Amino acid sequence: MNEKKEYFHFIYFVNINMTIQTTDPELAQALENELHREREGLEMIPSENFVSPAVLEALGSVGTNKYSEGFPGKRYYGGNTCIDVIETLAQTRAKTLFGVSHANVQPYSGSPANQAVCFALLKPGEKLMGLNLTYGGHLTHGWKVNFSGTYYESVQYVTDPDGWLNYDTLAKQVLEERPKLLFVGATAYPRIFDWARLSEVARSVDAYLVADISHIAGLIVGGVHPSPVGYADVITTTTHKTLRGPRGAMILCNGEPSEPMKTPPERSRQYLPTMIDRAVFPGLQGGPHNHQTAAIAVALHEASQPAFKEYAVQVVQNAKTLATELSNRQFHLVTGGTDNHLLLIDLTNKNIGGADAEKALDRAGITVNKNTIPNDPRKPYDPSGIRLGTPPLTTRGMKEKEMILIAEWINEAIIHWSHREKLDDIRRKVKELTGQFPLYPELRYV
Ligand code: DSN
Repeated sequence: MNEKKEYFHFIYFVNINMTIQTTDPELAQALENELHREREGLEMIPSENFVSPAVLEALGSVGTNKYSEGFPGKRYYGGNTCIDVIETLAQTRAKTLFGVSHANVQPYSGSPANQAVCFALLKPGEKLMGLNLTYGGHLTHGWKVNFSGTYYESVQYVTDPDGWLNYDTLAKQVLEERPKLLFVGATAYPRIFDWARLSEVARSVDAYLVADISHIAGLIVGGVHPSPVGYADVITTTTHKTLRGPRGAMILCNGEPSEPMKTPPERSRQYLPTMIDRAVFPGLQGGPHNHQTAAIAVALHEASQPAFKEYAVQVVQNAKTLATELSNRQFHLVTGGTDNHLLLIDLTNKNIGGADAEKALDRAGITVNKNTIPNDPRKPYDPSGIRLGTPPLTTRGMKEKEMILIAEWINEAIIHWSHREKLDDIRRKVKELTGQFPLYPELRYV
C-alpha cells in the first residue's frame, strides 16, 4: 500500500450495482456531481470527514429495513436477533474505545443526543449553562432559539476576547448561577479542554458536567486530546467528525447497568445509564437507524486500529503547520494558533468578511465555512471569520508539505477574492493536487 493511502487502511473498491443510474438518472447525476466535488476540491470544514468504503457499505445495508424499537434483547418488534448483534457490537466497541461502562448508540445525530441528555437530567425550566454559539459553542448548549434555550433556563458563558476559555471566570459564573447542568464542548475552539478543572467547576455546585466531544472524539481516541472520562458525568459525541464514521451520535456514561424497561429508583448519577437510555427511547426517538448503527460499529472498529492513532497525530500536525504558515502570511488566528484539528481565522485585517471569503475560497475549490469570532462586531450570516480544519485532507493522506501549498492558495484567494480568473487558476492547482490523493476511485453513480 503506498504511503498516501495509509490512513485509509481499507480497500477502495465499493460494490455499486449502478441501480440508481437505471432507476433515477437525475438523482444519480446529482450524486455523481457531489462525488466529483468532494474528490476534486479541498474539503476543509473541520466537522466533516470521508468515511471508509466499509462504512459506506454498512450505511447502504439492509439494516435500514428493520424496525427495532427498544434495546438489544428488549425489543418491541420480532425479528431482531441480527440487529441485536449489530447494536451490541457498536455498544461494546464504543465502551472499550472510550473506557466507559455504558454506551447508547441510537441518537440520530448530535442535536438529538444533547436533547436526550437534557431530557434525562433536567426538568423543564431548570438551569443549564453552555458556551455561547457565537463564541464557538453549539446551538444545543442553550442557544436562545434552540430547544435548550427555550424549555430550560439557559445561561451562556463566553471566552475571553482573545478566544481562550477562562476557567476562573467560568468558575465564578457557575458559582453565581448554580446551574444543574454544565455543557462543555465547542464547534470552533482550537484549544485543549482541561477536564479536571471543569469537573471541579461543575462539582462546586453539584452540576452535571456534560462533555460534548463531537469535534474531538477522534483526537481523544487517537490520544492527542485528553479524555473527559472520569471527569464528565455524561459524554455526547457525533460519530461523523474526527471519529470518521457515519452521521450519527452516541451518549457515554458510567453507572449501574441500564434497565431501560423500568423507571429508575431515583434521578441520580448512579442510574445515569437507565436515565439516558429511557430519554432516547421511548422519551424522544422511535426505531433506531440500524444501518447507521452498523456503520458506527464499523467506524469504531477502524478507530481502534493502530493506524487511527497515526491519523489523529497527523490531523493535529497538519493543523499546526497550517496555523504557522497562515500566521506567517499575516492571518490572525483566534487564540494565536491551534492544539487540535481546527483553526478560527479573524479576517478583520484582511479587508474581507467571512461570507465573501467563504465564497471566494469555494470558487478556488477550497471549502471552508464562515464563522463568528469572539466578540464579533458583525452578524452571524456575515461574520468576521472563517473556520477551517484538517480531518478530511488528512484522511486523504495529505501531510505538512501539502498544508504549506494550501496555506499559500488560501492567502492568494483572500488577496484576490474578487478576481475570478485568479480564483479559477487556484482551482486548477487544487484539482491537480487532489488528483494525487484519490478518493473512492472505484466509485461512480453514472
Ligand atoms: N454543524 C456542526 C459543526 O459544523 O461544527 C456542529 O453541529
